[in-house]
Amino acid sequence: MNTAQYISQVDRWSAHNYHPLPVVLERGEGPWVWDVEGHRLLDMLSAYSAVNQGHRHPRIIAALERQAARLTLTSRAFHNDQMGVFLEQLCSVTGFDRALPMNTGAEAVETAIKAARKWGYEVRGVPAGQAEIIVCEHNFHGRTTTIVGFSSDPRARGGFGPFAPGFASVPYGDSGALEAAITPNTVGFLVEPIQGEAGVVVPPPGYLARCMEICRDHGILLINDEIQTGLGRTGRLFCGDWDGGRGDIMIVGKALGGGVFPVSGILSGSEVMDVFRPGDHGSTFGGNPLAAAVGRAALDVIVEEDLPARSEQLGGWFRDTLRAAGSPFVEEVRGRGLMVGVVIKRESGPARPFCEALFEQGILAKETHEQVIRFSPPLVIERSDLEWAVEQIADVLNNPALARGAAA
Ligand code: IF1
Repeated sequence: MNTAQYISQVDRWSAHNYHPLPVVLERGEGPWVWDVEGHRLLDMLSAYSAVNQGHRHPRIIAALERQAARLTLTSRAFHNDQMGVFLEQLCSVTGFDRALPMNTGAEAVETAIKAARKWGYEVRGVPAGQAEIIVCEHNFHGRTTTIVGFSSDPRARGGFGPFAPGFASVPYGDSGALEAAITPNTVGFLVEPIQGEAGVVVPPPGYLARCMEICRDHGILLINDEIQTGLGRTGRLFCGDWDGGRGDIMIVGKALGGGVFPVSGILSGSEVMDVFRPGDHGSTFGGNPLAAAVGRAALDVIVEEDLPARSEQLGGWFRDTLRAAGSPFVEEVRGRGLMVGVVIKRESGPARPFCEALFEQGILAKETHEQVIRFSPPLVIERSDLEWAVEQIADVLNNPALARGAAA
């Protein structure tokens, strides 16, 4: 089958809930992927940071194969010999007391919401059914009905109500607005340390630190969603480290699965986690031995290959070089580490045609929210590959014919 045939097969048999670039991938290695026509492309999306370690990292695949040959799934009705060692490692790497494993990011966010509410009732004495959580405008935390209920994106919410009560929304980057929104029933503040889907929005310096202080002073939990920003992406192990804190509950996912499959979880102190008792919460696949073995290897690679430092160095160079290359279409280049957003001026049209032109040049990147091209290559990318990428990107951003050709 060719590209068009693969695409029409999916169109025929699936829901039409995405608008992907017209490329069908069949193989990957490190930062590179190959499509069914034999083209080699540089993956500068990395499955939205789930492939920080690169495609099919040998250590992660070896761990997967080793564990697949022993035991893959037990459910939590029985213990397995992999989960404890994984969670001990996760806690020691992150500095938290306790970890609760889940699978997808949205499940982990739901888990954090449940933990914060129950903590609010049992520890803080909030009246039953009254707990409130403060979230940020333009957040992205996943796709469950509760989570989209506090989204400000009409496409994410529209048609999916009624929604769960108990959430209040404040402008992102404004710690004063957070403080003003706190009530006696507030139990937590859920925040992304950089907003990804909103367009790689970096908050003002010190924002997260100030939010942590406010949460501490008011006795509420700071719930830090590091699903996309964590595990090296922004040039620190966790993005909160730029502001000196990881939060009271930290949510991890994406790269914790090493680009292999879903592994997520929440981390917290015991005073929060211990509100969960048998029967309160769970997941068939959460903490399964295959996930645990993959998660350990995924963490090993991030720590031992010092991917946060690579991300900081390469990301700084990448952003500086893109800015220096200039472009009549670009309003701003922003981000931290290798989490980068290139904002296209409104008058230059949407970002999508630029992504299509980049694809023609051998680079996979995805627009977010009309005006932003998002670049988040695997953190294992070689400097020479990134240099090649910058040449292609600078070409597209400086060549009206290429960009307009794509728009046509
Ligand atoms: C899709 C976006 C990125 C996340 C944060 C929780 C989740 C995500 C900060 C939920 C997931 C993914 C979802 C994916 C696209 C991608 C995305 F554009 F939608 F917003 F990365 F920016 N918290 N983000 O970024 O994790 O349940 O998906 O495992 O196609 O919806 P999940």
